[in-house]
This record gives sequence, C-alpha cells and structure tokens, in this order.
Amino acid sequence: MLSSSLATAIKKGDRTALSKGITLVENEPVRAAALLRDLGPPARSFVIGITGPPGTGKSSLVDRLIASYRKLGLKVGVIAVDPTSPLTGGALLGDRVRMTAHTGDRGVFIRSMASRGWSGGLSRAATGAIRLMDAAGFDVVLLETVGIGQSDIEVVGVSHAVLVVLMPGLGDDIQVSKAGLMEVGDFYAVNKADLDGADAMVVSILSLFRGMPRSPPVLKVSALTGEGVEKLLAAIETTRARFTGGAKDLRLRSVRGMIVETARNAAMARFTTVSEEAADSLAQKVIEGELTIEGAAARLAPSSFGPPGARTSGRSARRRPSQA
Ligand SMILES: Nc1nc2c(ncn2[C@@H]2O[C@H](COP(=O)(O)OP(=O)(O)O)[C@@H](O)[C@H]2O)c(=O)[nH]1
Ligand SMILES: [Mg+2]
Repeated sequence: MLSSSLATAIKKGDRTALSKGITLVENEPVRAAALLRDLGPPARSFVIGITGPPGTGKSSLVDRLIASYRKLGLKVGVIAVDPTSPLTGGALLGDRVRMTAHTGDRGVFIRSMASRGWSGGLSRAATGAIRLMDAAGFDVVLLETVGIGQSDIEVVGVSHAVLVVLMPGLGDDIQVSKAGLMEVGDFYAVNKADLDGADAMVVSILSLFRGMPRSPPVLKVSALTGEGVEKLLAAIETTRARFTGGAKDLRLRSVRGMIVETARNAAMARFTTVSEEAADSLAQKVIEGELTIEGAAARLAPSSFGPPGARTSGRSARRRPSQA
C-alpha cells in the first residue's frame, strides 16, 4: 500500500492499517518516514509515559488507567515496551495477560514492542507509533517503558506527563536516583500500597526531592485493590485538562521530544548534543505547520538524513523477524 493511502486508512481509524503502520516504523525507517510525513503534527493524543523498574506494577496500573479512561468515554492506545531479556522473557506474555480484559474493546489498541538489541531504534519506533495512534484518533496514549537503562527512560521524553512507578522494598532510594528516575517524573506512584513499607517508600522519595527546585506529587496506590488509583488519575487529569485546553508548553515539550528522538536516531553516534533553544524554535515551526518533524530533525542533524530513499538506520535492519 502507498504510504499516502495507508495514512488515509489510519486516519479513518482502520485498526489493521494502524498495525501495519506501526510495523513499518519498527522495521523500515525510510518507508515509515514517508508515512509519518503524511500525518501532520501530532494534535489529539494526550501521551502518558509510564516508567519504573521491572515488576513495580506498571502494566497492572496501565490496565487500571485503561479502565478509568474508557469509563470517561475516551479511546486509549497503549504501547508497552518490553525488555525481553533472558531474565524477564516472560514479561511480554505477562503484559498481554494483564491487559486481556480490553482485547474485545474497539476503543482500546494495545501494541507491545520488544526492546532487546535495538535500544537506539526503540525511541524512533515508539515515537512513530504515538504519532500513528494520534492520527488514528486515540484520546490518550499510554507508553509503558522499563526504567532500567538511560535509553528506556529517554523514551518517555515524548510524553505530556510522565508517571514513575515504584514500590515498597525496592531497596535504598539511591537505586531510584541512580537510574535517572528522579529527573523524569511528573508524578510518582508508590504501587503495592497493600503491602508493608509503602509509607516508608513515600518518605524516602520525598526526601530525595528535598532542597530540589521541584516537588512532584508522590502518591500511594495499589493496582491490585484499586486503592489510590482515582487520586492518581485526578492528578494526571489536571495535566490532561491543560493539554486539552491547548497548553502550549505541553505540546512543545512532546514535539520537542519527538524531534530530538527522531534526529538522535537518524544521526546515531554522530549526533551528540542538542541546543534546547534550537529544538524549541523548531517545535514552534512544526506546531504552526511550517515544518514536518522530519524536516525539523533534519535541521538539527543535516548530514544524517542522506538523499531521499537512503536508509537512515542500519540498526533496525538487523532486527530479527522473530521479535516482531
Ligand atoms: N500486592 C500487589 N501486587 C501487585 C500490585 N500491582 C501489581 N502487582 C503484581 O506485581 C507483579 C508485576 O506486575 P506488572 O504489572 O507486570 O509490573 P511491571 O513489570 O512494572 O509492568 C505482578 O505479579 C502483579 O500481579 C499491587 O498493587 N499489589
Ligand atoms: Mg510491564
């Protein structure tokens, strides 16, 4: 299918076309770029990044959030980035099992992405998938990533709000701060509040923010019992209300993240530093329709895009089909 007709089908809400489009952004960056160019700037989806160490209950909370947003009548897209390392190989299946309650629901679209072996291409694929879901008319996109490595955490930079999920007994707070999780969160959830030690965990997270310029909310929740989920949702909803009200800072933040991720991936090793000022002014142009995200990214890393039709990333080409 031509990328323009695929784009048209996706915009009409065709789920098969959306699946195809996401496969394209995962495996064929050049054809995907042509497809994404046809979409225009992201407009509709409120993107919530959800990150945190494996096993803290991110997928279980995502399941709760899907249910809450469906009750509000909103369409929900989910991108679950899975580590699929030998140690956690079962997690992909686990996520699917945890979210099966929504499989028959046309208002929910869940896509898993394996992160093994191609962390560089992961943010490109996740960013592309978000833009496709946006075009397909999803009101909320939940992006679950594993907060273990820097690249896993960077992926959530394209979100309008980032929720960091922790749990009691994670060990000392140093583990949390070392992983970079203290920088990225707009909201912190101490999940598994039905277990002992949740209050102590809240105190230790709050202590990490003492003396820092920002103090994001730290909330106790239990994805198992549902305790605290409404409060968490209410906190996130204040940000979503700003987003739907047209808050420019939120749109800029996400588009800036998308440009930076697109450029970073295209340029790979050659691309090391980005001027925040330059990215902001490019984001402004994308929002105003003067530039595409690809065009803006090319301005940040001109030498890396090559002639039209050239491969921009060799990394994903080495991806084994079994991981699709
Ligand atoms: N006791 C308790 N267990 C939970 C809670 N939330 C999730 N779990 C369990 O923790 C494990 C990991 O959950 P999962 O959602 O896959 O975590 P993820 O790796 O962060 O996505 C599973 O066995 C869940 O059933 C909770 O609130 N309380
Ligand atoms: Mg998970």
